[in-house]
Amino acid sequence: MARYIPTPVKWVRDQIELYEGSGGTQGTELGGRPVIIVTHQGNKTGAIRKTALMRVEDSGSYVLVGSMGGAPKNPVWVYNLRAHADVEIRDKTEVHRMRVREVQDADERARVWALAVDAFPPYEDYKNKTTRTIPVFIAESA
Ligand code: F42
Repeated sequence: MARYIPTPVKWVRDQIELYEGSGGTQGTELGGRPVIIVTHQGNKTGAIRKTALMRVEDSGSYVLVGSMGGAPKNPVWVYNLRAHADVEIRDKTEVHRMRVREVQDADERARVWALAVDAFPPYEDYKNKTTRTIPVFIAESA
């Protein structure tokens, strides 16, 4: 089995450890809003990677937003998901096996972006902060 390599970013690593270590009963929010943990595979190392993201629900699916605070570059996990679509999503105490697809269609993007901003309003500020198009994925039941 592939080994797990935790993220080098301490505050995110701490949140993931608390979230997973508590079985999804602690560390499940950021700024009072719910967070999910996405377990995926590194596209270069093949290692298991874990990323905390805001919880944006879309009728049983999840919308994953590669905002990274409006930074100029995409977060690295975006390249992992483009290479390996099979993920596991922990939403508090529930764990789901899912497949992701990147949203390409403009109408679908507008629809799920509205859901994302509703769930986490700072996404709109992050969009305005960067010239890149923020990657958006939908994770659906595998
Ligand atoms: N980030 C978001 O983009 N959107 C969110 O909604 C969001 C919410 C959120 C909530 C709570 C929280 O604690 C963090 C939150 N974050 C959110 C931050 C998010 O968890 C990530 O930290 C952030 O998006 C940056 O992702 P990243 O994948 O760029 O992470 C970097 C710091 C990282 O872990 N880098 C690793 C490293 O070792 O430098 C590399 C990890 C990796 O996947 N490597 C690949 C491999 O093969 O293993 C190679 C990938 C390649 O192509 O180079």
